Amino acid sequence: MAAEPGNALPPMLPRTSGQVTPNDKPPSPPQDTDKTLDLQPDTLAPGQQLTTNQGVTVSDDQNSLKSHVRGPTLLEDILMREKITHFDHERIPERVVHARGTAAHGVFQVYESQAHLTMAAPLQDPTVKTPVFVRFSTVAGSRGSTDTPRDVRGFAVKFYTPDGVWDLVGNNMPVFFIQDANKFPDLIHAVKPEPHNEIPQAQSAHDTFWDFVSLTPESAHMLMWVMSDRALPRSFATMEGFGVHTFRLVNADGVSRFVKFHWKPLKGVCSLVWEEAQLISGKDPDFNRRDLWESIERGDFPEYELGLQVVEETDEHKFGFDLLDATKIIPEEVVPVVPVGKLTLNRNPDNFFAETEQVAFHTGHIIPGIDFTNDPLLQGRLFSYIDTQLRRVGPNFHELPINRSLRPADNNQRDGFARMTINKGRVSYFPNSLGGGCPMHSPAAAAAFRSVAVKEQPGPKVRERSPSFSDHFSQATQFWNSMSDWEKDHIAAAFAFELNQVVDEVVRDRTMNEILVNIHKELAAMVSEATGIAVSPAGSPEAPTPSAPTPAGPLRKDADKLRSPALSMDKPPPTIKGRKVAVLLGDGVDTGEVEALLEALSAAELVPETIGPRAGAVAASGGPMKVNRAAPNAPSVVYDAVLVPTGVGPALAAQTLAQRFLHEAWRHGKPIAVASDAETLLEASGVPASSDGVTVAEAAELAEQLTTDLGRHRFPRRVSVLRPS
Ligand code: HDE
Repeated sequence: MAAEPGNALPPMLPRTSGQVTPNDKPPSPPQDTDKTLDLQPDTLAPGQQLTTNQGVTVSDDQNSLKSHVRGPTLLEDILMREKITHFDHERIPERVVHARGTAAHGVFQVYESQAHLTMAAPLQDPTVKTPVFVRFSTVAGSRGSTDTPRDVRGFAVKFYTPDGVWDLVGNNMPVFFIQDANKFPDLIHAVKPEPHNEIPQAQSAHDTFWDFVSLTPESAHMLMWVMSDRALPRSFATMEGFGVHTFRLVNADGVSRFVKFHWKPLKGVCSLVWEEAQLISGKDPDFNRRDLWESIERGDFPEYELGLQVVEETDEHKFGFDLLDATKIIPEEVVPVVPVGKLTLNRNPDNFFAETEQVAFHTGHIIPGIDFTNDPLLQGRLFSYIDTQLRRVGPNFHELPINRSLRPADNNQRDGFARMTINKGRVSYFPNSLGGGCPMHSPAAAAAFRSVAVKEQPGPKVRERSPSFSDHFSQATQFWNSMSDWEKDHIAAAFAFELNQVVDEVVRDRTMNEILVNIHKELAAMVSEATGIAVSPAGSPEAPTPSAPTPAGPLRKDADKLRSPALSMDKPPPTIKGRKVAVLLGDGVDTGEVEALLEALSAAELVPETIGPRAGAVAASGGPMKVNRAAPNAPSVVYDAVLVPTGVGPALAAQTLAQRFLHEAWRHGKPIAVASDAETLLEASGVPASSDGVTVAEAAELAEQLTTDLGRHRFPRRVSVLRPS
């Protein structure tokens, strides 16, 4: 007998991942790491029948239960109440910093065993792929802010190893603003929107930030990084990552060495320019996250080499700065960065909230083979991260699928909100005999965590900064000295932009005369010209920052000789794979020519996008030709290069939108290649046809020339950012 509608038994809820229903997105390429398999039982694909959270089949989810058809809603409407109550509780507190982020799954594979240096599981066996989850973030903006502010980027890596979870919670800059964790709340209060009016969002260009940093000379080196184009990465795949602090590697013999961790992107380090980044913020605030998502979906996986700078314990004091000071780098020319393995991001998360939002990093999540140093910034982080996860995600955050260790956790910790494990038995203490002494300690196990037996110096307890931390300017000077002319131009322009936003004269003056002049006179002069802040002759090299509560020590006389060429971004990227090319189309284009161009661009591993005057198609010679985007929705700032084929230039020359597109691409230093009949378009757009990286040629040559020019990434000398035109 056929079952009555509504009485049929619901099908089993599918609890297998990878089940694709017709309206699902195409799946990311399957990557069955141990972690992917571990996540599968928790990954739900949509079922066929709607149920309540208690598994009761729902007959109508569109109308609430009322006393009569036009009557009041009844309190007994359990369906509506459950749905709305859950909705009311959907948000968790956003991260107090690094609130805006995006993430991807991947794998890490070591090139050769590093067992001589460390027991760390991912660094042992070149045949093993360790699953990872990596979250990239900005720092100051809130969760809904933009991807491209001038800001530091977080680069947090969670390794799921057989010995437990290891989090390497780094940034895309190798130093930090402050030396002691105790100052972190002050720094963040200063950079976040001002508390009286919650303005400005995701920006350091305001009085409170510059008030704080101008009184905090230890931030000078970090300011150089943040004012450079490193603060504007073109994509997460083209930025470096750094562990920042000096950590320790410990091998099986218990020998410990200092280490700095680096992530080197295999696509090279490439950035946006500031005006472009600002425009992107309005046109596509998801610019970096979209790029990461799309590149993984098309199989263009971001890759980074893990590099180690290793220092023997006996060499600790040979550098002229303190390895415990997180405002210092070890120049790569002094201690080379040795590549030891590769990180590949190859799978997008299935669910943003469950994975990217709930992932909980902690600098204290380390495994045997890694250990800490006394860096006072790191020491404070060891407290802060666990504290913040307890507040943000709850005491059982480690049980959530994305945070869960592959090695099942087993101890006597119990209960708390939303406990998921069902611990059997009556024993939850140690020592015990009723539970057979389990879970037991494993003093002899090779993979048991032991802290390195570091010899601490005896001395009185103090609340002081070590004098070895007092050189606040030499490495800021070194950064300036290592830049090319255009990079200096961009840095000075960034300082000028920020200080032109600062209203308070005392703050402006202090930044100039206690910070910038001590970094470099050339920088101070450039910023002075662009801001009108006078450089005063008064400063003293012996007491360079009199206003600061922890002032800088005397200026190093040889600072101007310091250089580290590795710091400059003025290098061609090793590959241009994945760069986006705008191909401007219009009615009348030649079908064969456009098809050939698109094929040539794709063959060069570029991502061409055709743009027409409207969504849909243009009338090409061979009939309607579909376009990817409509011109009003496709700003030039989201592309790396522009190509104009034959037949569209003359019509576009009369259109403001097209002129602006070309002009912006030119201002932002992008390669431009146009067919010979588009010279009038260049002229109308104010683009000198003779500029470096601008090509006017026959159609057959356009794609090749554009590809060659993209090899330079940008032509940054085209426009002086200090003297905007
Ligand atoms: Fe963080 N930081 N931080 N930080 N940090 C957080 O933890 C903190 C610092 C970094 O994608 C918070 O889960 C203190 C340096 C990243 O989820 C919080 C100090 C570096 C992320 C916190 C620092 C970082 C965070 C906020 C000074 C580079 C995002 C939410 C001692 C090496 C991780 C959270 C993610 C997040 C505290 C300084 C990197 C509050 C106290 C230096 C990449 O715990």
